[in-house]
Amino acid sequence: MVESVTDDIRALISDMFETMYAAEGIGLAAPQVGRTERVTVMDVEGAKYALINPEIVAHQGTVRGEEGCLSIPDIFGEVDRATSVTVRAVDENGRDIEVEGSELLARCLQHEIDHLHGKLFLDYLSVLKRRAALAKWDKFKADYPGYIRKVALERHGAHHSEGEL
Ligand code: K1U
Ligand code: ZN
Repeated sequence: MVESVTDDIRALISDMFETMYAAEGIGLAAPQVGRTERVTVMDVEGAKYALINPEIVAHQGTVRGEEGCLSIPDIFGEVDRATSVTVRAVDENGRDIEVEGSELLARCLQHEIDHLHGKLFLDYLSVLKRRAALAKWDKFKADYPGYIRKVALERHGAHHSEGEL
């Protein structure tokens, strides 16, 4: 749990947005960048969210949809998720907020909150499908030495640097 929203947390959020955009994702959770704080960022259809200590407090329905993950690039699987969710969290200013999401936002919220619990979409696949996905990943992961995916970050105009994901 994040006990208080400090400048360090705000800097983490800012870095996470930068990494998420560089990796062309719509969400990112702190464990994906090697941090243990319960923090996630999302940008779904132009709506930006930075959520601290998010918890799903209500959910409705079930819908199957394809998912990928920035931490296991090029691997996809069909996952059943709640159609809509209500999430309670704390924002960057330390205020309690509630986010209601359906469709892609609901899927993204569930995927990111799962990351904060150490869970990946692979965990929802059948044994056969998970084995197939992991076999595929076995071939791809040579492209990511040390399981680290580097993305190009653009800072201060012309200056380029690398982020690790
Ligand atoms: O946490 C992550 O790995 C990011 C991941 C989150 C995600 C959200 C919803 C469905 C699946 C996965 C992604 O950003 S996947 C890549 C993506 O940009 C995307 C996914 C679905 C629709 C549109 C874009
Ligand atoms: Zn993911």
